Amino acid sequence: MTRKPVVFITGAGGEIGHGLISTLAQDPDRAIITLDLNPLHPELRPLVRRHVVGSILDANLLETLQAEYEIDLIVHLAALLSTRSEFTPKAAHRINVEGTMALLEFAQEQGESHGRPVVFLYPSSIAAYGLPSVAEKTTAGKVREDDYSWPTTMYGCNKLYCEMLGIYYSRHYRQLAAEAAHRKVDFRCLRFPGLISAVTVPSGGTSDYAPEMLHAAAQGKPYACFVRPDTRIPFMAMPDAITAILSLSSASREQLTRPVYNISAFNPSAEEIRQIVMQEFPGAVVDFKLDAKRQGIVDSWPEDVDDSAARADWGFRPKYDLNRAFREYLIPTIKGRYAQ
Ligand code: AKB
Repeated sequence: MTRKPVVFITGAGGEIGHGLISTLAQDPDRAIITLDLNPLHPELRPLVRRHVVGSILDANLLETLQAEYEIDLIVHLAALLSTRSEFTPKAAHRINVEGTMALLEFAQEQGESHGRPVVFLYPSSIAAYGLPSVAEKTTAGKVREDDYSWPTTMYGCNKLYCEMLGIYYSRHYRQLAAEAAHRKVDFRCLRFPGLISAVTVPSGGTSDYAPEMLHAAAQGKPYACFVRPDTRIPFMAMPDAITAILSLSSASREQLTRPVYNISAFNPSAEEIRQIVMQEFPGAVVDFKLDAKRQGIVDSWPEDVDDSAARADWGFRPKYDLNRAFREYLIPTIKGRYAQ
């Protein structure tokens, strides 16, 4: 019996999931099943065939989904982000690493069952990098995928190791077995910069000072930015992140020269972000109150990344630069959100 393949999104209730479901649902031929610890937002629920409230660590739950669905694309968004992971490193390892391992095994079993590779889209992060000093961060400029792989956070270590796990499943899985078992998982990875969404409020990230500042100003709330004004890391507007996920997922295997891709759109300083926010919300109260420990994390992340491989291999082209991101997406959407 051939079943219609579906897309499986874990951590679907989070920031990326919100935009991904809305975009994917525009294609009536793409049935979506979702998993999250929490119920889906009411406006998203009608867009998916089934939403499961549960944990990626629940083996029985994954076994049930294994039996009920034929899955050809997994977008594995479930994760604890960098700041939260520093407060609960053991929980972060369990969710970020053991959870990803469980999903890779799930994908392997799916691929063995229906005979076609399962595209496994894994969101890694600039947290997988570790620049040794602010001086080197400044001179390093656009960092390439294979440079500075020395993360200093549990989240960054988790992300880098899971990249290696995904490549193992894709290329070397049970390589000593009598019969080749690899290539059932088609692992594809995006190293996301800081993401800024107008629709969802960030939770637990160390790059969240940018969206937090904007959402606070839009609500007329004061905001104390926890990094220095000169702090600079790469960012991207959420719609471009969603487009990148769908573009890389649908690229033909032959286009791809590497399993892990940098992507970015703009890299403003915290002060440059504050300037734009103050222009749009003149009465906003935004100042700087350094959190030296969180600053140390952001200082280990690159000022910018080289995304030439993504642009060459599968046509990555962000629609929103800094000004367009704020003027055409973030400000209008956020004003509408808080006007309701
Ligand atoms: C975080 O700040 O932890 C995330 C990230 C940069 O991956 N937004």
